Amino acid sequence: NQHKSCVLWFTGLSGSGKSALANEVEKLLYTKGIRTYILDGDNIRLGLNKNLSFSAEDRKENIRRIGEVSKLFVDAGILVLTAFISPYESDRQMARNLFSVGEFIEIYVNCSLEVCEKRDPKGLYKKARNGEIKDFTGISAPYETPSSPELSIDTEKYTLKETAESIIAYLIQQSVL
Ligand code: GGZ
Repeated sequence: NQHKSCVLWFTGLSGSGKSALANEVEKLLYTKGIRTYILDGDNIRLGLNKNLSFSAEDRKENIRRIGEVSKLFVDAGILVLTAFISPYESDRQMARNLFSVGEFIEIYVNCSLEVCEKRDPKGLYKKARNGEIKDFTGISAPYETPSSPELSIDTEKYTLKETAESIIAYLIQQSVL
């Protein structure tokens, strides 16, 4: 395979569709024979990073470790997809700085707080509003909108299939695939 290994760094609010999109893109990459790996809360927050909270300091450490692990996968020739809120611009920049130009593709999964809160698939926004969860992104903790992501994807307007295909098109256009 001639693809360049890289990291697709999905960032956005809880419920914006980061994981769904990463999974859909992975499916399309699989049909092209690309070796991929998804890093998300299920395999990182429950394992390597289970000692970390959602304070600004711990989120920074969360993103630092995810950046370093992503780098190891990229060094191994794998296309990595990460699905974390990564709410701070400085933390995303820190992750970006671990990679060469073109290897770090920041994808802003754009969905309004209103719609994320309406979706509330895990009931977390409700808990955050009740004060049962503190420091919840969008409610009681900040989300800094990416200032210059490689891609911005609107998950309110477009279907999962459409958004995943637009990412594949970008990767082809950039000669990653
Ligand atoms: C934000 C929280 C919080 C708080 C638990 N704030 O929708 P989910 O459930 O599955 O995804 C969210 C996930 C966020 O973890 P990340 O590692 O992506 O965050 S960060 O990049 O900011 O470090 C949510 C759940 O964990 N969750 N408490 N207080 N999300």
